[in-house]
Amino acid sequence: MPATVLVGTQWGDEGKGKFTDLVAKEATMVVRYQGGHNAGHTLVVDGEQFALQLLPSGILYDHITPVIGNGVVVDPQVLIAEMDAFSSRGVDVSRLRVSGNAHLILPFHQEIDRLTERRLGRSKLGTTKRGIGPTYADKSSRVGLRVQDLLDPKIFRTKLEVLGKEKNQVLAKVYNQLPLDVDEIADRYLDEHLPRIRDHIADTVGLVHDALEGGQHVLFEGAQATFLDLDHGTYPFVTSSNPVAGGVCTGAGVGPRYIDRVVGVAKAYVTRVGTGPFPTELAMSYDAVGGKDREGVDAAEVALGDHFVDVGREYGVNTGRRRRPGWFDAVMLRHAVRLNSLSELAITKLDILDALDTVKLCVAYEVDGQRVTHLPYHQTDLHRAVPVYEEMPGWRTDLSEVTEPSGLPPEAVAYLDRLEAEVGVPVTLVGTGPGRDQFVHRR
Ligand code: 2SA
Ligand code: GDP
Ligand code: MG
Repeated sequence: MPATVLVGTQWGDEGKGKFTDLVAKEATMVVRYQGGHNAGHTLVVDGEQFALQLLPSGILYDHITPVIGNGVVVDPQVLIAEMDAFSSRGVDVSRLRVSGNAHLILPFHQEIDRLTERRLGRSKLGTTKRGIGPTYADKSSRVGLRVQDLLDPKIFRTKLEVLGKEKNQVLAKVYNQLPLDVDEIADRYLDEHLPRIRDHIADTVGLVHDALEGGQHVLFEGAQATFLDLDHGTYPFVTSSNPVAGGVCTGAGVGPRYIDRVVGVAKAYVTRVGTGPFPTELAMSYDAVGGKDREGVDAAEVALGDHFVDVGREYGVNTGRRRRPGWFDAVMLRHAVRLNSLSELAITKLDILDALDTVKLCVAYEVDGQRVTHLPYHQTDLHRAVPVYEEMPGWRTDLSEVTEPSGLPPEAVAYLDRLEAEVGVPVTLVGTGPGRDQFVHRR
């Protein structure tokens, strides 16, 4: 039986939640393997919207065991609030399992994330300020606290005291801030949070392997995306985990031989939230973090940038930040195919191009007058890269009701065929609206 990975291929918010939900129908387990509540996945079920942060997207199905793997960083307060919010909407969250090896986000981490961004000023990364980076940093430094530490209060308090001392010194000396109360934090985590999550803590590696060895279909759900990957993304404008498909191996404890299907999710255009290079970025009439200066920019480009944001509703699920828009970039996608060994591609939000007279596809970059078709190895070149576009006729047809390949207008088919040829993997699924049933199974 297959193990499938579903991974974002751009800078996040491709619509992974929707297609995870779709693939989850055939699975019995959905596993998050990295990230934390910096993720925001939106599902629209029968017109009702669900926004997920830490909970795996499979949570809405009764037949799924949702798992938070060891590679995830967990803020228990957020987890409990999310579980309560879903319970109050009639979703059964009792099956949720959380790895004892997952690292805990502590109040220090969030505070340091926020203060670091403030200190960096104009050079800030544009993080979600959830404490993700500082928690992974402590994990790597081997001073972090894990979910399983909660089960041994003595150890938890001892470790927290050591870490707290160091963090309070950083807060005082680097940021001129008052210390956080370590005892109060320990009491909160042990007395308030632990009783709420104790029954969910599990040996998730064992659970995943029992499922795989039992012939069940396990789906590994990526958060953020390929170009936000700590190793392969546009460093330092990245998150602190490994969203690429290989991250499943360490983040869930599964060897590569189990994974036989890797679905990449890409939007029919691109968005990015936060700072960092973005070759196909379009100007907007809004001021976005790291956005292009709109002075002297063609009005048609600004109108297009605004179109993607307004019609595509491109705002952060958690932070509400406006996302930066741009044309589809096949150069990036070709690299994402390699990094993740993608077997197929799901294209979302094709409907957002419905009203356009022409649609564009970036097929190469020009760097210092040279045409390049692979992602430049040196990031300075990525900053300077000028996109080479192919322009194609738009379809000017409402796709929101289209659910069969035969219902796609010829211009939309031509666009998808061209995209597929550029990227080199089949486009199997196409999103035509936010709803659970608004998609076309193309191949
Ligand atoms: P962090 O907080 O340390 O992970 O931030 C580092 C970079 O990673 C980006 N990042 C994201 N980009 C897109 N979507 C994300 N999730 C939320 C969503 C974001 C939101 O689905 O909308 O609500 O704003 C996400 N999470 C992290 C981040 O922008 C930094 O560039
Ligand atoms: P994720 O982080 O990759 O799961 O994506 P987000 O949930 O952050 O952002 C994707 C947004 O696009 C959500 O609001 C989805 O409801 C919406 N969406 C997903 N697929 C489609 C689609 O095919 N068409 C339209 N119009 N919206 C979509
Ligand atoms: Mg998102």
